[in-house]
Amino acid sequence: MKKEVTICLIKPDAVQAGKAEDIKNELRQRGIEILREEERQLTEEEASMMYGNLKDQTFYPDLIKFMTSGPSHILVITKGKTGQNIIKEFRDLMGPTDVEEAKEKAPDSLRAKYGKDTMMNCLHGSSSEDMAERELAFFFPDFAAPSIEGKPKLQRTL
Ligand code: DAT
Repeated sequence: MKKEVTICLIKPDAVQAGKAEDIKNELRQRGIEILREEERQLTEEEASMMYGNLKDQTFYPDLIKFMTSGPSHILVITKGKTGQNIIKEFRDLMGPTDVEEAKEKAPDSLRAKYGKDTMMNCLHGSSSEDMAERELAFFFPDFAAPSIEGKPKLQRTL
């Protein structure tokens, strides 16, 4: 069985503001493990893969422009032996999309601490198991998810 992993993307606003290491330390302090990481500027294709569901929104062109405006840090993260519901845990840790709402309702969340506004909200986290699989395959096509059991047990033959 595969361990649950998710994609955490530190957006260009936070990288530009020099907050990437602080954010990674916040993850480590909570026992979250960073399995892979890469710093690079997203292409338009990658940004539209992430946000294709929002393409009818008025802010979409600005969102793509922002996401491709400078380097991001793309991380594969997990927790413990099984992944421990990391997709939801990380979404909760990020907090609400709107930074003002995050400050009000989830002051300890990472968006409350490191985000600027609704668009420049410092982090992206995969929204579901399907999206985590898709984003993982897209950003890290050679990534082999670790298994929960570790090494396969020897089969006993009668
Ligand atoms: P989340 O990133 O919390 O999963 P989402 O999927 O609704 O939220 O939106 C994706 C990103 O699009 C979000 O992180 C920032 C941008 N965005 C969403 N709503 C916006 C708005 N009203 N104005 C500007 N940008 C927005």
